[in-house]
Amino acid sequence: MMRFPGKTLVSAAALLALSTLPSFAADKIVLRSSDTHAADYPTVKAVEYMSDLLSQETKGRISIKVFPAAQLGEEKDTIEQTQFGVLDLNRVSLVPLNNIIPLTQIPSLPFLFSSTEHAHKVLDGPIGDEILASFAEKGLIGLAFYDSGARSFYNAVRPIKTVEDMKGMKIRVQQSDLMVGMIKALGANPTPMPFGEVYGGLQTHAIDGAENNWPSYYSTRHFEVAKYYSISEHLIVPEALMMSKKTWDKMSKEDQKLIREAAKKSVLKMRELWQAQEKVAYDAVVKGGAQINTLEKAPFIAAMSTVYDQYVTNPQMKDMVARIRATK
Ligand code: GTR
Repeated sequence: MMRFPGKTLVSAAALLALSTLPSFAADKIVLRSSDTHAADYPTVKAVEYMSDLLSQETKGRISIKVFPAAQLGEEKDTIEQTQFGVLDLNRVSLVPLNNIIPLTQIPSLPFLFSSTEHAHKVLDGPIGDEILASFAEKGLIGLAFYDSGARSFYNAVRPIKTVEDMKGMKIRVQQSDLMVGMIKALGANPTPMPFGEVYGGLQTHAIDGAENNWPSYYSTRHFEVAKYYSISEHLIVPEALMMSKKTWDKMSKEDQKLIREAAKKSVLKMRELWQAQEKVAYDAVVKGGAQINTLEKAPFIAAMSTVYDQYVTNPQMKDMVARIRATK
């Protein structure tokens, strides 16, 4: 997969996007959306499905153009672009929003959700809405959560079976203080790094490992350079689909409603695509030589629990964690 981590290229692409800002005066609105994943990844397909729905509803008046493969930059940069209104829509993991929007840290806590079903129950309900609503303070409109399976550790050195096996390992994390804390809690060395740099980092041994779900482990071909995948499933953290508040405020109430509805409908499409892709990815990495092991989770749960004290800092957050645990 081609990526463009270089700053110059990224800003050139962003400038290009700027020069083609959607014209709200004209009768057609083409919203620009970013995704770090390649064109065939479920998240990209789901936003394209949303575009089809919008286009059908409005007889072609509103649609979305997705720029995949980090063409417009890595997640941290595109989040800023979305806040500034350079980008209209953005699909990112919830994790790179952690340092900007405090409530996004809650679903990013290790071992909080017991299963995908548990996560769906919480995120489809009032707690999910509360988290999405909190995006608005930061110039973003939270539209929906997408599935992202469970993240587990993988590395190029050895299978991880115990917490001790993590000691001293350099593990890449997404750009979030919470993730840094999580890896430190295991006695490993966290290295925050953009997604597109991980393959090179593993190849050159700048890092020993990373953590992600099956489809990302596969699509990035990280399994080629970090073959030990240890099923820790420490994070069931969703993806977020959001809109720039600047774009949102320019739209009519009716169009805003159409956008919200199409986004919600795309969630179901995403779930279908995701389930299929998890299986495809798993089979492909096994075939590609990944060495997979399961581990006993209890010691990891215990070691990582310290991040709750460190990052769940105010009464609203504490209350939300309690409500999530009480959701059955
Ligand atoms: C993937 C996620 C991406 C990106 C990536 C990462 O699972 O879908 O949006 O956040 O992880 O680790 O950077």
